Amino acid sequence: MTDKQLTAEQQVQQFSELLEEYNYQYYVLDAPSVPDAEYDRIFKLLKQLETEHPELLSANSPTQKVGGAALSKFEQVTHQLPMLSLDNVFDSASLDDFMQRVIDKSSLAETAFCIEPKLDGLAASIIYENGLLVQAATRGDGLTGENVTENVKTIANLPLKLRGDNIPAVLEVRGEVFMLKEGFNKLNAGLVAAGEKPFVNPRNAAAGSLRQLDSKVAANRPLAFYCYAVGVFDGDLADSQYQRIEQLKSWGLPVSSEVKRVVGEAACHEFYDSISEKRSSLAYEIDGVVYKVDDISLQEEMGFVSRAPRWATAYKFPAEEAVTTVENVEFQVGRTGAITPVAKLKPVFVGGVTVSNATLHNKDEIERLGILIGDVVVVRRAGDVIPQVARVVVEQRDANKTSEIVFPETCPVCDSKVERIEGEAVTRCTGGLYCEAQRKQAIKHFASRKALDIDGLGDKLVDLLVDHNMIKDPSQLFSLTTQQLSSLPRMGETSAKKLVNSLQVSKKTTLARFLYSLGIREVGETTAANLAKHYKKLPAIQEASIESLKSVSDVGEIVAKHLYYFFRQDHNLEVVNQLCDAGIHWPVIEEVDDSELVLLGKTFVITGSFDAMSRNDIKAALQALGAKVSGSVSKNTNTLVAGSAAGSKLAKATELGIEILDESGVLALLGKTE
Ligand code: I6G
Repeated sequence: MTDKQLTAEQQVQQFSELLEEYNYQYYVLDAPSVPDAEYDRIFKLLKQLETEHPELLSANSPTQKVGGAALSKFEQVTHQLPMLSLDNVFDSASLDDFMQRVIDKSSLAETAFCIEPKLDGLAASIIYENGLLVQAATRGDGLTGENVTENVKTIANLPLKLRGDNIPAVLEVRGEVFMLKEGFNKLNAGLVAAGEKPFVNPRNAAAGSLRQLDSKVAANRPLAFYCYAVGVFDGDLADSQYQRIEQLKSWGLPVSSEVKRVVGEAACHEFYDSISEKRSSLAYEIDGVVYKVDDISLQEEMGFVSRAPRWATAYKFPAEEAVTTVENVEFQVGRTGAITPVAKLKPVFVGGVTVSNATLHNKDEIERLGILIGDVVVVRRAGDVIPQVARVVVEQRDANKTSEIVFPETCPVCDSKVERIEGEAVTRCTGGLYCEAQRKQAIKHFASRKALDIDGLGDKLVDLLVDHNMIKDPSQLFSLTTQQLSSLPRMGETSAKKLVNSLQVSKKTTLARFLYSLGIREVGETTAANLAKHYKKLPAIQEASIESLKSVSDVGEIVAKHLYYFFRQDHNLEVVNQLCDAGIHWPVIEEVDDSELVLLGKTFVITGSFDAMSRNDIKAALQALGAKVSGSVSKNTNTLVAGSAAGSKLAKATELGIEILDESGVLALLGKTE
């Protein structure tokens, strides 16, 4: 190495560190220490050096926020921990109920909450390994998202490299990608000036930008990111949600400056009121306030219900409303035969989008609203929820222009009898798979991403296949030929071949997906997964009694009955058999001998570093023996596995008198010693 190169290398390092520090002061501390011109000067110097000495250019250099080569599609990423959703409350009494549930669980009236404004963007997971940004993914369906690393790397306020001490070896941060209001307005002005269509709102603009295949386009979009949680991590983190957010900030990660830790119900309400007042002056759009239990051990104790944590809730701001006219009412038939009245509205702009349909839910709702065709109504839209008719403006009713809504006596699609079971609000078509609407919905559900995931079989194609009488149930999909498919309008031979191939590929699935694909009422992905895990074999589920089904996690009386009666109907059994005969198969789920689960019912916490095995491997090995592995020490912890440099967790475990195992102890427990 020559002297000159050494100097250049030192300079690259010096300039990079300076820019990283300036970025941190500007984006994280919100306290810039140098004028923009000085930042630009150093940036230019670094860029020049990197051009002259390409061997000194690192992928994490502050100059590398410009995007790279365009992709042809996004790869799928499986989240190591599912990205859950949040429960919502819409009034202060429901927030009180949430807080009371927390207080009941903690037995502490003075329970602390970590609270923050809820940004109106889209959730993303970003993984740092040894302090470097290595992967970013969208939330997707919570289990699998899209790999948007190249785009996320261009987000100005997000570091490519973390700073500070005690950074976990692996750190997944979760948060919201959003667009500042100012950046959104400028972007739209530019699009309009260029004769292009502007975005409807900052959220859509952020989503559209994050999903650009060309990261150079994304780099020119004013995206920003705020962290709100930690996903997987390998290292020590604080035992408080608020302190974790502070830790993220200390490592250079951007977090909202509005995050607070408060104690007591009154303070929680005050925060909501003050954020509501501030809302219009904030630089970004928000749609509510998120409340989280601050104590991580209490979070772990409270756990999850279905796909949302019990220890957090979002108190959403009141929905936005607008006035319009009901031009007609149509009746849609869903997958399970439910007939839903839908108000066709004179298009109106509300909550950031143009709305022309609103659900009227069912007959009772029509009566409750007292709504007529031709009425002037108030339409409400809250977040992403389907627009609703909030009320009729009766004072503006014109008797000459209104008419009664007549609920159909037979199915509007197949003319079968409709029935309404006592105690249920829903009216259903009794046609089953004879009803074209139900048939189409059932096949669409069967082919959908979380079910058999049949690539190339979209909703329009299913409509065509049913309209052309080519299929009547999902099992018939598998005997379609390339020739038959290419006879359909707008279907070339290449697409037909591709579809036949993806039908073939989709036959290899899992028992959970297969169960979900059958579209049994109330059986979502989680329930299907629990059933598969519990029974392991399809015949065992088909033959299970209602009582037995009720013993499965997530399955109550109603779901058990839906399952039981589904498998007692000949036409359903026939479809299931035909699907299996068509070659749908899944791997055998291994029987686990309970006597091998020697750590069942025991909770472990792992801290510090280890020589012989990584923390993740120790965790997996303990879990394989039935143990639960938690992230923080509490009175429910049975054993702390402490490697070298164990910190606060070791102190807390000692204080609580919890069993402590060192590296050799845990290796012996796992049978890994010679
Ligand atoms: O703090 C949060 C803000 C927004 C969240 C969150 C969120 O969803 C849009 N979602 C989860 C699951 C959690 N915190 C834990």
